[in-house]
Amino acid sequence: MRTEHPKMIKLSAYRLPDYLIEETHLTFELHESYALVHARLVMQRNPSLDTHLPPLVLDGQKLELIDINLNGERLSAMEYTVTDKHLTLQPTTIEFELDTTVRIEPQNNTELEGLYKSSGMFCTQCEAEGFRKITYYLDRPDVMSRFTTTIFADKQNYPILLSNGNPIAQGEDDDGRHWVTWEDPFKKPAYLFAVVAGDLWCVEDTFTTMSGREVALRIYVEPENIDKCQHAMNSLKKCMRWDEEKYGREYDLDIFMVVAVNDFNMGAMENKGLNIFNSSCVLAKAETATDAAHQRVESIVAHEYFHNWSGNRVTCRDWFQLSLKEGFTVFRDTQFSADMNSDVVKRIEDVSYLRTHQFAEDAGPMAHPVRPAEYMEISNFYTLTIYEKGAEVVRMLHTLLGEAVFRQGADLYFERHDGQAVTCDDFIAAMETVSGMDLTQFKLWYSQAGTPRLVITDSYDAATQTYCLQVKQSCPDTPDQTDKKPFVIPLRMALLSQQGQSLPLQLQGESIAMKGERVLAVTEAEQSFIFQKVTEQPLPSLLRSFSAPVIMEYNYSRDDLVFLLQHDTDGFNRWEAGQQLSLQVIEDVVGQLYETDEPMMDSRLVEVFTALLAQDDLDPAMLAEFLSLPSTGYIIEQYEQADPLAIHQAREYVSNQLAYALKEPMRVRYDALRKTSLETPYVAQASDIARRRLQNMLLAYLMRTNDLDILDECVDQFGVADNMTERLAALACLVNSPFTDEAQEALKRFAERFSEDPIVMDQWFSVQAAAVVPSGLERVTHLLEHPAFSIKNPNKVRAVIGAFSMQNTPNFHAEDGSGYAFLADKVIELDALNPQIAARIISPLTRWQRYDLHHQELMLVQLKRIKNSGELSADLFEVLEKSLVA
Ligand code: B3K
Ligand code: ZN
Repeated sequence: MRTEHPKMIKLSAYRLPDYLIEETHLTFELHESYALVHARLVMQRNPSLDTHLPPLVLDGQKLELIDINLNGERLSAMEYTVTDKHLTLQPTTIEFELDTTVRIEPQNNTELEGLYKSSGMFCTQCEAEGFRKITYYLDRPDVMSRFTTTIFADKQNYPILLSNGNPIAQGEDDDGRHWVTWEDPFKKPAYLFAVVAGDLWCVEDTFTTMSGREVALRIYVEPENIDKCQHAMNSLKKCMRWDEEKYGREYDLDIFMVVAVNDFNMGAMENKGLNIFNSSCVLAKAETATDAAHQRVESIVAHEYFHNWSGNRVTCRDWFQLSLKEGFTVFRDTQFSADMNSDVVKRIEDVSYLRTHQFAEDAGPMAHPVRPAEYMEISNFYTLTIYEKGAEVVRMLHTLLGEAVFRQGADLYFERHDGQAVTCDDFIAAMETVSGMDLTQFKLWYSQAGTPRLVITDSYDAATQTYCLQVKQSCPDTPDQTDKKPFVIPLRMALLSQQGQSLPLQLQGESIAMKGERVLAVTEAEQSFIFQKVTEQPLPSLLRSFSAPVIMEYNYSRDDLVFLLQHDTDGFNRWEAGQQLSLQVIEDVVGQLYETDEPMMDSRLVEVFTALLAQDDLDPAMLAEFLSLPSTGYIIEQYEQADPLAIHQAREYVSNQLAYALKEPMRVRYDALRKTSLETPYVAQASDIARRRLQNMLLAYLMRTNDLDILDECVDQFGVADNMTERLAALACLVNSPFTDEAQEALKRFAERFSEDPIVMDQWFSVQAAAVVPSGLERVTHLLEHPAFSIKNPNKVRAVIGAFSMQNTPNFHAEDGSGYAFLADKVIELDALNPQIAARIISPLTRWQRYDLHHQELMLVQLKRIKNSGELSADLFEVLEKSLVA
């Protein structure tokens, strides 16, 4: 809690640190009602600066200073000052040693940053600025130090004591307490520090690196979860090998540890040698975790592991450079997931997510560049823009440079900057060196916020056989940024003949034609590309595989879209054509719903879906993607001022029409897939995942017809499935259906069976919170009373409050504003406990400008109410300040 407004921190104000910390020696004495942290810091004046000695200002928050010594001499109260944020003192020598002892209360730490307790164990979260809640320190990523850590704790309750690096000593005291000392040979910033103490079991394996070193792999969990670690362990071994093969990166310590904790603000954290995971992102087995959860575990294990190079060995100079490690690491983990599964499906999933959520962020009051110029609270900047758009920026570089040159650039970057804290410019500079390209204009992707628009028109001249693509780019104003300069936009494209074949591509001035597809570099505000020797009027396939994070407009007719959905040679663009067609059909219905209850739906959607279902050789993974309509969230983003209720109703209407019209072929297909599932033991591999996804999607359509026979089928799938993917999908169908008795019975059975497993119960909560049936708010309020719910647990908050406000369009956006008032109440309650979660969970309200005036007004009332509710955290203050300015 604060009394003054938090200040803006600016990138332009970056200065080198005045002092450096060569060595950090920590001792933790862990007790039930307090912990003592002793820190011995071997420090020096930064040798890159002059020799005068300015005051030393250490960061520290919520610490009680017990003792302080400089070069072995205790300091008197006159010799230092302590505020709620800093400890300041005057060094007298260029090199010196500072010893402090502080007292903290991990058991009362509900912010889940710093040292805290989760289900009885001690654990830490230091990124970005949590280390200052553990001890006084220069808590900034460009201060890198060698750490040794000794942990003392009761042996019975905390038999396992972990920190970064290797254990070098251990012992027992007479009073039932024991200790372990860990040493990390690599210099690191404090944000990568970690400590864990608890009663944990571990699954162990080994990995032999490409140079022949054996690494011990350990996944630590609470004893009841020991049977849910194998998938994470397999994923870990796969991604370690992949990083060697794809990027030449080898693991560097003798031990790699993962610890699962139940109370965690985000997915996981890449602490050096000791990754700490939200248990929902590491535990997975067939009976308790869905296919999506298995894939999430695989990708997050890989993401955190990949940080060992992109983040830990080469880290960020300051937090404005966050995307340097996050954008690059997300790019790496998407490449890995694409290699392990299906690249087209992975691309479709990532693009759907980006366009629904990151584009919304870019169009809203929190819009910021991939490298922000300023922030109040860095925790608010772990955003879709830093992560997902940052990954798209790296992906565009990969597209422009090509696989081989990009790899050389990555090698050079790691080699040049190993052990350093660097900037996004350093990353680009390595790519410039290897490619010989000038990437100055490309770097606008780091400094300009907002989603660029590409408007493409074309013309064909049969007489001269020339085809011209005219491309115009623009980027809307965003908070504090107007008059954007043109970006470098890689436009992957092909020209299709009337038979769907790719035509040769020969630009004017070129002597030979390229086959297949090519990447055009759009660099001007307006630019034309003239193709010669084009023998027939082509249909362009544009922005293939979504080669840039832009909104593209090209005026396809609906028949063109039908053609592309069936014939485009780029899998992503086939899907995209189907999405655009569905979107137009839904938008028609939105318009008609204001006039009539019985809108007319364009029959082409039914016709093309019928044809796709009849196509036996179509990959089930692709068919499932083709049959999914754009999400309500994505459709809302297509409107200047959206009416969320009409959009929801229209999407429901179109889904129902499709279900009735395609009932027969869907039923035949569903029965066949279900039969295979019954006969096949569960494996979380791409082909089986695709089968279950299609099966569940068909079931969801079929349940819309309210057929009792299908209801039986659904209840059966719920009851007999040997895996959570089929069981949960059936449960969701029941809960969203009018068959309330069956739904209640299924919910009851599910809760009885899984009451002891908090992660499974999260799914039980969120299926109900997201159910788009009447009385949603009542149901959600009731869920908050359930004994398994706790507002202190971020997973539960996301499962109930998050699912309701992000997924339950008709209830959250209720005309009377009750959904918004509910969210506001919870934001206020959460801010006092966990500001990071409060500042995140509020985000649906911050998007008020996207909605019609009635909804805007209702949202603003709640935003203002939160603002006036009393003292706010810096996190929430910043979000409100920006949301209410707009
Ligand atoms: N680097 C962490 C995120 C830390 C968030 C702190 N508020 C996880 C990740 O991106 O891998
Ligand atoms: Zn990351």
